[in-house]
Amino acid sequence: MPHPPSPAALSIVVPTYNERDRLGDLVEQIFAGYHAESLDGELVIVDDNSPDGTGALADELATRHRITVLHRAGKLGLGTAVVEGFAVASAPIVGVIDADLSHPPRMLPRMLASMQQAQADMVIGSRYIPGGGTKNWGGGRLLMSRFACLMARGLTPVKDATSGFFLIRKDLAQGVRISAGGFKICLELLVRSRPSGVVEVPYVFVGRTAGESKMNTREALGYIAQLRDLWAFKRSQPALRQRYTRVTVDQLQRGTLARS
Ligand SMILES: Nc1nc2c(ncn2[C@@H]2O[C@H](COP(=O)(O)OP(=O)(O)OP(=O)(O)O)[C@@H](O)[C@H]2O)c(=O)[nH]1
Ligand SMILES: [Mg+2]
Repeated sequence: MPHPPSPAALSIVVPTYNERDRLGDLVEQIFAGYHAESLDGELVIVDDNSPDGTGALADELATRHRITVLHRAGKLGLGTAVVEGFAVASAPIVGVIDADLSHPPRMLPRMLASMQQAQADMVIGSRYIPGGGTKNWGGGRLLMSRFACLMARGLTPVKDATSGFFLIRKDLAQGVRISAGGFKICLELLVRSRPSGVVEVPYVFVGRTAGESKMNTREALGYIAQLRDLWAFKRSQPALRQRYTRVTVDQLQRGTLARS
């Protein structure tokens, strides 16, 4: 694949496993958003040899857009897919979005602008601040997600610390060794990369199924172990003075924000 000469301004990683039906739409929406804002953005698609042929579709999309495709041998998990995607990203700011259109692709340029205006190191798309929400989720799933975020209180001021939709400075993300499984990678980065400023922006998560939580006992125990390790890490570090900025829907749409 020919390499573009200059680094991109934003690199978004899309981890995929059996996303053939949605990936084309996602890619078109992301690049439409980039073009509308004259943003020189790229995508990194990390496919784990999806049985439905997502990898071949990604290769085809890469002939038309600024996309790098990583093919891995089998389903190796979301956390490592994100880390490998960050490693090949060319931009100084990297991010993650789900392939199934649960996260609004057109919001990416505004997230970047919010991060830049606040001079922050990280911006998190949030379901749990005013203006954010979830659609198509059963009560059990919402409860589990909210509880997981509640358990992260004290580690970070971010209300949706388990978000799968965020941007971060690439150098900070790469300086961090993500712990086993990297179960909740956003939380891992919020704590271990010690961002001096974080921004939280609201969005509505659209679930693809009305299903219950996929959190099983193994994942729940993994999350508890992750929280324990992160508390130990936090205690071992000097206190961090961190700026936290919460953006309203109105500020996001107008492209302005006030510090809080
Ligand atoms: N490369 C890779 N991608 C994965 C893996 N597991 C999940 N993904 C992708 O990660 C993103 C989030 O996974 P989802 O399955 O949508 O997780 P979810 O949103 O919690 O659950 P759903 O309700 O099923 O949508 C999607 O883009 C998936 O295709 C994996 O093992 N490897
Ligand atoms: Mg999903």
